[in-house]
Amino acid sequence: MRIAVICYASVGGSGIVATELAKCLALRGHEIHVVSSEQPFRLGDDQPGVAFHRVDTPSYPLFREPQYVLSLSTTIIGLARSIDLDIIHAHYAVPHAAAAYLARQVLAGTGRAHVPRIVTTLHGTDITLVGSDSSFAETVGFCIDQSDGVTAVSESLKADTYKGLPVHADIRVIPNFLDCSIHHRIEAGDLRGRLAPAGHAVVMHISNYRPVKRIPAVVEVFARIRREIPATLVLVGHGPELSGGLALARDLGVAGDVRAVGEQADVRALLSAADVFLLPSATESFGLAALEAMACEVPVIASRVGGLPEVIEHEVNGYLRAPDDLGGMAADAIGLLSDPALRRQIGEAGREVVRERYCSHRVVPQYEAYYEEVLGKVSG
Ligand code: GMT
Repeated sequence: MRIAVICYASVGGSGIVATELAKCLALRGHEIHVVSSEQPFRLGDDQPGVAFHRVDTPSYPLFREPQYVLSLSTTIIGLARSIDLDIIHAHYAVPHAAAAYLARQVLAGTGRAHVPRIVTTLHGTDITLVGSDSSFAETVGFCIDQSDGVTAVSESLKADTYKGLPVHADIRVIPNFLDCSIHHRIEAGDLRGRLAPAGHAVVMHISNYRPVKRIPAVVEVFARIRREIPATLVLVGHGPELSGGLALARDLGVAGDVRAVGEQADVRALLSAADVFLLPSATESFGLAALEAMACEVPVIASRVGGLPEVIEHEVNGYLRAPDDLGGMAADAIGLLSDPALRRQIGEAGREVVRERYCSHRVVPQYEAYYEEVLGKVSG
C-alpha cells in the first residue's frame, strides 16, 4: 500500500507512535510518506522505505496566523497526485482529520479516479482537551466522522470520544506499541552514577511538561519519598511546566536532589538506570511513557485515569492511585525502593505485559488489516 502518515513532529506520544508505525510499515514492504512540519525526531535520516515531506507554511504579511491546515492539505493533494496514495493516516484529529478531509474532497472534486481513503487515529488530548472544547467539538466531530476509518489508542479514549464529541463513526481500538527488539532494559554503564550520588534511589518522570502531566504532583510525591529515603528525581523532557516544578522543588527543600536532563531521543539508557517511574497525570488516554518504562522493567506508579488501567494492573505490574492520592503514590514508591525483590518482580511483570500485548509485531498487523478493511469498503 502507499500510505501517507500525517503527524506532529514535536516530542509527544502521537508523533512517536506515528513515526514508529511508519518505520514498521516500511519494513513490511509498504511505501510510506511521512508528512509533517518538521522531520519527526525519531525518524532519522535515510530510513529505508520512508520518504519525508515537509509542510511549508508560507508567511504573508496580510496574515497574522500561519495557514497550517491549507498548507498540509496542499501537501497531501500534491503527494496523492504524484503517487496514487491509497491511505492518508492522520494522527491526532486536530487539525489533521480536517486537513485530510479537505484534501480528499479536493481530489474527488477535481475528478481524480484514485482517491485515497482516510484513517484517523485519536491519541488523547485531541479529544479530551482540545477537540471537546465546545468551540471546536462540532467541526472536529464532523471531520472525524468523515474519515473512512477511525481508531483510538484505548477503550477509554473511544468512550471519551463518544461522550465529548458528536461522533458516530465505529471506532476501532488499536493500542500503542513499541519495537520490543529495541525497547528493553539495556546496560546503562556509569549513567546511574552520573545521575545520582552513590546510595541514592533514582525516581524518574518523562513527559512534555504540560499541565495535564501534573508536574507539581511529581515533585510533591518525590519530596515525600525523599523524607524517608536518599533519592534523586530525574526529570527527562522539556515543556512549560518544568520551571514551575523546579521552583516547587526549591520551596520543598529538595532542589539539590532534582536533575533536569532535557529532551532525549533515546530514553532506554535513562530508564534502565531508574528504580521507579512517576506518572500522576490528570488524564492519559494510553500512557506511552509508562509503556516505555515497563518495557525497561521500571515499576510505574500512575494515576488511575483514562487508558492507564488498561495497561497497568495495580500491585501486579505497577501501581495505580487516584490522581490526588499523593500520599498513596509516595507510599508505593517507598515500599518499592525499600524492597529490591518486589521492585524486580513488578518490573518483570511490567515487561511481560509489554511483550504479550504491545510489541510492534502484534499491533502493526492490526493497522494493516484495518487499512485493507477500509480500502475494501464501498465508498459513499
Ligand atoms: O499529552 C501528551 O503526552 C502528548 C500526546 C500526543 O498526542 O502527543 O499524548 C497522547 O497520545 C499518546 C500517544 O497515543 C498517549 O500515549 C498519551 O497518553 C496521550 N496523552 C494524554 O492523553 C494526556
